[in-house]
Amino acid sequence: MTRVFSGIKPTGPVQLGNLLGALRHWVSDQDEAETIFCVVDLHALTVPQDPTELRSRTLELAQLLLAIGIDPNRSTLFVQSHVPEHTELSWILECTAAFGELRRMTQFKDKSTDAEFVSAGLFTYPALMAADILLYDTDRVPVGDDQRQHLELARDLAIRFNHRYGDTFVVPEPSIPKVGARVMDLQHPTRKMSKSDESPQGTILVLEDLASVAKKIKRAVTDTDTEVRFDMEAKPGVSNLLSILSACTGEAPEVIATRYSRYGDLKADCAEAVVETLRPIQDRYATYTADPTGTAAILALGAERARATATGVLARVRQNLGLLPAG
Ligand code: AQP
Repeated sequence: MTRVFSGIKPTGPVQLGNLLGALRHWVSDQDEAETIFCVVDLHALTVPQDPTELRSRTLELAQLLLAIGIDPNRSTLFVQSHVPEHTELSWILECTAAFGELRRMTQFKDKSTDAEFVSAGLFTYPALMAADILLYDTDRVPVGDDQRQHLELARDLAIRFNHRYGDTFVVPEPSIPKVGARVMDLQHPTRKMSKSDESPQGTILVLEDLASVAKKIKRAVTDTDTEVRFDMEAKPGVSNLLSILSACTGEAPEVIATRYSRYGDLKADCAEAVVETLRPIQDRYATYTADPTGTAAILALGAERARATATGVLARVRQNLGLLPAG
């Protein structure tokens, strides 16, 4: 059976892009693959975090994943720092990656430009992400478009390691959706929506008040033209709304565009589709937050299951690398 792995950082409240670009596909992947999902809390440390907030965000993110439809009976759901094999493999992959290839990562450039403090971890983060994936003999990784370059690096590292030390890692394939892979900020439609960006009017949160969601979509930046057409280059604001509506309804954005002659009607339908996508998630979320002990038990079992696989893969890595066995 195909094995699917993916993760999400507890760096802020989950936004619509996370949902449409990745999390919804995690849910549907459960029907056809062996699925492993992780709250990657160590990745959050690449930028400064408040300890109390990090702890509660990690738990709440796990609860949101359950509310979205991750089923602990079908998926392994765990917290990255509960499985220490991730950091050991990360070091080994940092030693497999070239400095120059990490320096080419565009996300590092974006996040380090103008930052007050740039951690070394922000630079080496793609090696940790590669470790997360390779530790589970992963075949397929469902992610949004912004992770494409990191996925390519994970593949390159697996191939390089296998070439140097013999067959060790499964080389993973990215799985990037046709629509919703890059949901853009509603106020700045040429930059992607992000959970840690300061753009409250441009970002839709999955747990946001639904009236506020509708209001933000109705106030989304479009253009001075009036034609509803899907063209990301020439009409980024309108195309973003078409993409969001498309991701919610399953209909191609180009086809949706033919039905509208006014931006206001497109915005109204887009708002309604998003609200109806979020409503059942918000309803279910309340039931999980009411039971933090139950969530902790799910995560403990998930970590135990994840570790059973991770230790086996890491033993293979250590053996092939020539590390002396202990004892
Ligand atoms: N705007 C987006 N459109 C589509 N997919 C997106 N993803 C993120 N933003 C969009 C996908 O969501 C998954 C989880 O993301 P992550 O938490 O691992 O980190 P990220 O990609 O850096 O997401 P954010 O929201 O932008 O977080 P911050 O602000 O902390 O950096 C990934 O599969 C990602 O592709």
